[in-house]
Amino acid sequence: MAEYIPSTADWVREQVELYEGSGGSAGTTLRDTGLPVIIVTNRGNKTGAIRKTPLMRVKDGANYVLVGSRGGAPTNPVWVYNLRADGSVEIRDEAEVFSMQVREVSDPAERARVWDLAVAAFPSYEDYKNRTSRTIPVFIAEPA
Ligand code: F42
Repeated sequence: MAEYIPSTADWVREQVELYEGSGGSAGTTLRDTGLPVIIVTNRGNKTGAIRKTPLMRVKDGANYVLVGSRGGAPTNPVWVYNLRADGSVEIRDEAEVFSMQVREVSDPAERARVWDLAVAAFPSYEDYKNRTSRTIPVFIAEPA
């Protein structure tokens, strides 16, 4: 069994510990925004380690939209490369854990549709998009 290596960002590691440690009854929002967060368990594409990545919850029916915003930083969050290498993930949404298959969104019409869902769930995504010349990667997770 691969080992879990926590995020190097303390606030992220702590959120994962609270979220999972409480079985999804605490630590389920982005700080004091009240906006819901999911935990995406993914496989490190270099280490093979288990990685756990909190992301804003963006629902699209039974699917989730995963946005590689990283606050509008000039470079992608590296979990993007994990998902590109292995699309089999688990998504924890509060008390529920789902096995999901992830695919990257490339079709412009689909991207526009799910981007609107993302911004409706978390308006800051639009600010992040305007902060960087990078095209923010967007993935759809569908029930496996
Ligand atoms: N990030 C987003 O991009 N979008 C969101 O909507 C979002 C919401 C959110 C809500 C709550 C919260 O606590 C955090 C949130 N974040 C959101 C932050 C998110 O959880 C990630 O921390 C952030 O996106 C950065 O992702 P990252 O994968 O770049 O993480 C860094 C800090 C990290 O952990 N790096 C590790 C390290 O050791 O430096 C390596 C991690 C890794 O996956 N390594 C791979 C491996 O093989 O193990 C290799 C990856 C490669 O190819 O280099």
